[in-house]
Amino acid sequence: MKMTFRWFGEKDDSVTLSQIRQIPGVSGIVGALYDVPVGEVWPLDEILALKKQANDAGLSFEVVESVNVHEDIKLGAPTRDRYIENYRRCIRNLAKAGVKVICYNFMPVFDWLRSDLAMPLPDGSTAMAYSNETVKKLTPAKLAEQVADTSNGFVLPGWEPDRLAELRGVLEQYQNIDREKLAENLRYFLEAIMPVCEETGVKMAIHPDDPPWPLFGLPRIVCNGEDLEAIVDMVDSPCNCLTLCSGSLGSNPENDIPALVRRFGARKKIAFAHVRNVKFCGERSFHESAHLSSCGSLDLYEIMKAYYDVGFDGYVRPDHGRMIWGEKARPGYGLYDRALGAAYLNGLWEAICKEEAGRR
Ligand code: DNO
Repeated sequence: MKMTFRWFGEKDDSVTLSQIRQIPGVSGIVGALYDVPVGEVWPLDEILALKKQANDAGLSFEVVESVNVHEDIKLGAPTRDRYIENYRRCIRNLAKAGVKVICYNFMPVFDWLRSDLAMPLPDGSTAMAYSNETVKKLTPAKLAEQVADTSNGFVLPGWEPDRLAELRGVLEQYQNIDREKLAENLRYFLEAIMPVCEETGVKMAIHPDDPPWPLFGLPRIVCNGEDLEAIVDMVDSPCNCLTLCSGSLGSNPENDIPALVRRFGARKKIAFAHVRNVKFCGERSFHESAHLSSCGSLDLYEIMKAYYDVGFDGYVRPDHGRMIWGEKARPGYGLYDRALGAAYLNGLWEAICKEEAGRR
């Protein structure tokens, strides 16, 4: 397992590469180019510059999160082929810089969604939360506004202003897109890019829908084990893989995360593991918590044990953290709680490895 840490770049992150370098066991960053509009090709020189920054700080750069998929591809619009061709060129450029895994998602319009970016917890920290009751009362536009107002001045990944500017128009375009059509458009996209992935050795790792249920009437197709199975079977390729995000899938108590890790890990379909905890608060409601099992509803020991048992040797990262110790950062992506998360996951991993070695 290779422990990584998401970094938003020099201009856009309160966390520095030298801080990341000092987190025990973290060997690489998960990065992206944030200035390139969705659908355009990432320039090789800019990718190489990001890689150099990471390498100069003693960190690798082998995972990208995300190369976002243009809405026209998800909609199956006539213009999609141009964007798919750009995506293929982007994969080639990333491969030239040594990138091995690209995380992406296929969520219509919105990426991940929360109703509260700073819900106070009893210990004085704050965490991101989702309440179905609150979301039901909001319009998409109102929610987007609320996110922009409460994100400590940072642009949240997936909530970039250019994506949200044309919200109403895009929502209308989705009126004729149901689950089947969306899945068909994903298949079309995967069929077109897999040959390039196989040629370059880059794995595409789809991120689950977060939260894993339909929102504002928009279809969702990456919500549970059945969905994941349909996707990996959609195009048979070693490069058609998953980002198994425990917190996204895990916010539906019906998703058994250790079982999903075993099911898809055994098939070598997990290229990237996002490991974090959530606490259920009621029907379709949860808040994020510290990574420790006892702080949330998921058993992180069982999750890491499942990764061990399937011989997982891919990339892992701690995921959203709470805001603690007075830190001001992009919600979910401060330094402190994610660093605690990485240390905890490394601790679980060491204990599991030693215990298993002792058994043999
Ligand atoms: C949120 C992230 C997502 C994720 C994308 C992948 O913090 O987990 O924004 O990066 O869905 O495309």
